[in-house]
Amino acid sequence: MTGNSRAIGSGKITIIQGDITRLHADIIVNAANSSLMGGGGVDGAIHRAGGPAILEECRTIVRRQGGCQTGEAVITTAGQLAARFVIHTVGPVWQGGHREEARLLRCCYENSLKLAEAHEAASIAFPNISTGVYGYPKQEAASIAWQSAVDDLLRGSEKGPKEIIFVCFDRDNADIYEKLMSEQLPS
Ligand code: AR6
Repeated sequence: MTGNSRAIGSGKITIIQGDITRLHADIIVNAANSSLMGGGGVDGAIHRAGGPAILEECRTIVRRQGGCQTGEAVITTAGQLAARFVIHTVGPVWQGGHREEARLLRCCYENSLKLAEAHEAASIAFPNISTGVYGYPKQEAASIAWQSAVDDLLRGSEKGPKEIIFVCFDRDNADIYEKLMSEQLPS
């Protein structure tokens, strides 16, 4: 899969259209639910492609801490995927915009980036969290995702990821991210 990249701060942002389970990155992020027991959409695809080892580790996390709250993130093996780890984060369900959805979505990106830094990952790939079943408006969600990546790379931490990849599955999200890139980081 080829993507479109732009340098920023200490690294780069890449946009790719396709299936995140086929991506080669140190870390792949999953848009999970708080049970961590799998589901549909990208969650289902990651568990199917990664195999049972991922669910096994999710079960251990659930026993230890009882799932994962909205906005939080946990890390597991990537099983058979071509990644070192999967980070599972739980996006907010869109409820009209007055239930702290924006803050919680930003937390998903920030907490995932913090975990990636703690594991010294060079690259991390995000799906468009909350924009499927959870109904978050795509344009608003993309602005939050984009700004979180820009802020992280401008902060330029030594051990943080150098490449942040946005994997867009549907055409609408791909168009939105391409437009953001050409407007915010013209080549
Ligand atoms: N690769 C990349 N992106 C994908 C893929 C894929 N293989 N498949 C879907 N997407 P969703 P949410 C995109 O619904 O809205 C699950 O059941 C999709 O086009 O997967 O955060 C969980 O268990 C969309 O843009 O996640 C939760 O219960 C984006 O991934 C719930 O859905 C997110 O869509 C979470 O809902």
